[in-house]
Amino acid sequence: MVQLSKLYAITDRQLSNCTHEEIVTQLLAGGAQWIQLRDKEASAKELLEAARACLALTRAAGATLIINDRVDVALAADADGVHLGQDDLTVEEAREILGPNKIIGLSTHSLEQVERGLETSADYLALGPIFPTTSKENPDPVVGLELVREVRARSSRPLVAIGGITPERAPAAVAAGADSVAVISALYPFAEIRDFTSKPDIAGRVRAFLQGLGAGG
Ligand code: TZP
Ligand code: MG
Repeated sequence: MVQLSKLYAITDRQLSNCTHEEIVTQLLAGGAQWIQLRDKEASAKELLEAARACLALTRAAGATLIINDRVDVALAADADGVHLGQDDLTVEEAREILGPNKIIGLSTHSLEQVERGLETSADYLALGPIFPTTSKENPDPVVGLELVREVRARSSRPLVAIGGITPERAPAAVAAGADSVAVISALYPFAEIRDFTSKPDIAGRVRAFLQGLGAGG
């Protein structure tokens, strides 16, 4: 079974005003061990270049790098795995392409989607949004911590809570049964005040999460 870290940090170029490489450098400096490369705007070529550069960093640090959406990019870059949404290739299609040793994660937004996800070979399920989020276009309805508890009671599949997670809220998500919390905006402190003129202290935010979670990575 895949060993998730308590913090699953997701890159965001727009919210951070940084390149993916700069973000990953800071995430690793703060102690993040699981990172997802997410960029809905990038071309395949741009994403592949970013993936290769970021993988050099994560491998040197012994960290895991997962590519959002793009199975082709994950394969070409030899990334550690891919994270799929409900509208991407299915888990089994991605498994056929990537093979048994790569990590495949699946986003779910309801109990029904979780149940279908549990029938696949997904290495972990992400569930959310747990709290309101502004980082996703057309987010599904908030599912709350109650659904985390329900899913945990039904399955031991590694579970990631996502959506509106802050350092203050993260411990409650873990207490409800999540193995990990996935985070975008709370890692990029200037996002809230929309000050895009300076570089955020991403490493400091990672440390705040890890401290709250009592985790080393
Ligand atoms: N899937 C469900 S909520 C979400 C995704 C990608 C966005 C999470 O971003 P944030 O800023 O941590 O709420
Ligand atoms: Mg997707």
